[in-house]
This record gives sequence, structure tokens and C-alpha cells, in this order.
Amino acid sequence: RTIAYDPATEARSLHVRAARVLEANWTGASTVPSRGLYPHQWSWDSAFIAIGLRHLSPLRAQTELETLLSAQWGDGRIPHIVFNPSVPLDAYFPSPDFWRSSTAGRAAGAPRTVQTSGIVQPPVHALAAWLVHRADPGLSRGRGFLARVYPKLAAWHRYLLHRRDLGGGGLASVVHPWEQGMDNSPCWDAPLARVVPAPARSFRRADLDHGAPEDRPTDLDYGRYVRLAMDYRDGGYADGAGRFAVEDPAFNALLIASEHALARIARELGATGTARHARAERLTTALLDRLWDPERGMFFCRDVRGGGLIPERSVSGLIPLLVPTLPRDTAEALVRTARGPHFSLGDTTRLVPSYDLLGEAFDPHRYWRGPAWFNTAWLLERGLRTHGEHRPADALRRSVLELADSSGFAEYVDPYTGEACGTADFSWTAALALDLLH
Ligand code: 9YW
Repeated sequence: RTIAYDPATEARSLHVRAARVLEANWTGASTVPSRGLYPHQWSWDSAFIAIGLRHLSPLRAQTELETLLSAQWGDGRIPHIVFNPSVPLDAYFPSPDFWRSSTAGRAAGAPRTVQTSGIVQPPVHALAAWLVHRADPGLSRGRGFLARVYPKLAAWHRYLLHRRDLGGGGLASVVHPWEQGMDNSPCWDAPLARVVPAPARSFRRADLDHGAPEDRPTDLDYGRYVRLAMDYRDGGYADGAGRFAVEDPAFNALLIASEHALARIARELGATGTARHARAERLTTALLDRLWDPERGMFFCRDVRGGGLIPERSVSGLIPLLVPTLPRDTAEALVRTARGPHFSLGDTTRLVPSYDLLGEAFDPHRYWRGPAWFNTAWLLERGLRTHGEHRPADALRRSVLELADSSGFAEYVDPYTGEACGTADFSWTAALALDLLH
């Protein structure tokens, strides 16, 4: 007996399985990225998760963002992790006793009751809040969702635009590789080399209980992450003094996209939004001035402490395709670069790699040094559509759905074979697949 292939049935079943992953990872007020490896709430994960969750339960999607925002610091920063007090301390490193937010972060206005980390992650939140609102405007208005989150999102952007303009050129800097979200990207190798690693015996890597060591960052990387975070903490989480400061294209492109979303939110609340669009334009000009390389046709990170662009091609340098008012020739060059030999979009790879296929540091399995991730694919898909590139966007959408399905919602995959890497049943993979199904 032959069973005819029915795409509609396939889609329904993918939808059901993605929904199950999000259900299993829901804790009552927010969603963990993964039950084993990441048992707390992560900042940009929650934004991506809310974008998918809005198709299942707009109320849960709103709650996801509101839970995160309730841990915001007085200076406006949204911490990269909000710790779940019922999870044992040794389940994840660095744990609350490392960050000591409620004491060390006192001057920066860390909350007293909830424990958080002291660094941030990319600002996807205003974009997520807008998309969540649009999924059910009636519910959103009834609950006053946007009116409650707007001042918090505005304070968050204010923090990034003022306290984090460490290069003085109008862009936000990250002060730790974890802040940009692509932990061990080869972009950080040069600026990290200036950091003296903390001794390996001074901390215990809980991540190795769950992930294969050859897929994860090395001990030397971890020593440097720990040193940077410790120094930041010991300085009371004040910005400006650290040895690591980098202007990253994806981080700033997300800030621009979120600033445009905040303008729409302001309009929905009865303001004009004009000042916000204007700010997004100023950021776009700064992004082009400071991070665009016309010869290589993509954006690069700027090492604020070392001076100059970091000559490593990362998927981060393609993500500014999200910016709606990018000049036409810049957008076209980005699409060419994405389809060219370094990223091979729609050609020899199954999903866009996190790093240059021809780069010296390329490794198809090691975390952000080559593997393909679903959140970056989702951002690129959105960027392609923003610039009318529907054909490559359709193809990318299909790859995301196929690989999310075949990999069991893997954290990341080998960009050539699509083989699953990292943890399975990863929340943003399920959430973003769900979003692309709609
Ligand atoms: C870690 C939770 C986080 C993501 C990051 C990713 C990883 C934490 O997991 O960092 O222990 O390595 O790099 O982007 O938010 O999913």
C-alpha cells in the first residue's frame, strides 16, 4: 500500500510537535530554552519564543515577555538570564552566586527579589512585543499589554543607546561575547586574546554534563568568559571600563528593527512615533558608516578597544538585511554575499552557516564557529522578504521547516548535512518553525 505524500498533513504534524516542545518547556510564567542544558529564562530566547508562542496562545506570549521585563534593572538593562529559584545552583554555570546581581548590581538598580545575570542579549524584544500584539490586538488592548511594556522597552533602548555607546559613534557595544548571543564566534578571538583567562579549576562547567565537548566552546574560551564577567561584576556592572567592547552588526540591526517596532507601538498608543523612526534612521547611518565593508559586501564587527574592523565573516554581518531602509545597492550586495562561496545560501549548504565556510576557524560542529542556527535563518528569511527577495526567502523557509522537523528541533545543525547538534527539543527552533508555518 502506498501512502501519498501530503504536505498539509506534514505541516499539521510539525505544528503539533513544535507545540508540544513549547508546552513541555513552559514553566508557568516563561519558557526554558531547553530542559537539560538551559533551565532558566534567557532574554533573546524569550523574544524568539514569544514570536512562535503567539500562534498557540497570545496570552502566554505576552506573559513570556512580561516575565522577562519584570526582572529589568533600574538602569534599563534587560538581563540575559533570569534565574529560576527552584533549579539547583549547580544545574547551570555561571549561577546566581556568581553574578550576585542583587548585591553587586545594587548601584545599577538590579532587582532585589529575583536573581539575574548582569550582562544583556540582543534587543529582539520590541520587535517581539509588536508581533505578539498583532496576533491578537483585542486581547492585547484589553490587557493594556503595549501600554505596560512600552516604557520598559523604551528604557531598555535608552540604556543601550546611552550607556553602551562605548565607541562614541552612535552604535551600541557588547561587553561580553555572551551578550551578542553567538558565544564562541571567531569574531571574538582577537578581542578575547587580550583577556587573561580565569584558571580552569576556579569554576565548574555544567554545560559539559549535557553537551558533547567537541560541540561546545573550549575551556580556554570559558576561562576568558569567566574573567570578563567577574571583572564586570566586581566593577558594580558599570559600563565603560572593560577590556572587551565590540560593535556587532546583528546586535545593532536588531536594535534598529526594534526601534522601528517601538515607533509602531507608540503610534498604537496614540503618539506619532516620528522621533523613534528618526532615531532608527540615525542608527542605520551609523551602522553603514562604521560596520559596512563595500569591498567584501557585508558588515563586520568593530573592535572598539583594538580599533578597526575584525576581518572575520560571520552570519551576524548578513543580518542587517533586516533593516528596512538599507540602501538598495547595500541590500543587493548582502544577498550576493549570502549566496556566494562564504555562506552558500541555497547552494551547497542546507542552512546558512554561522561562520564563513572558507574561514580558517570554520568547524561544522563547534557551536557558533560554523553550525547553522534557526534564529539566524529566521532573521535572514525576514530580511530577504523585507527587500522583496521572495524566492530565496521561500527556499530558506522550506529548509528551516524541513530541518527543524528532521533534527527533532535541534539547537543547531551541521550546515552541510543538516545533522542535529547540541540539545534536542530546543525552544526557539520549535517557536520559529511554528512562526514560519503561519
Ligand atoms: C551557553 C540559551 C543560550 C542562547 C545563546 C547560546 C547559548 C549559553 O544558549 O548560550 O551556556 O552557552 O549561545 O545564544 O541564548 O539558549
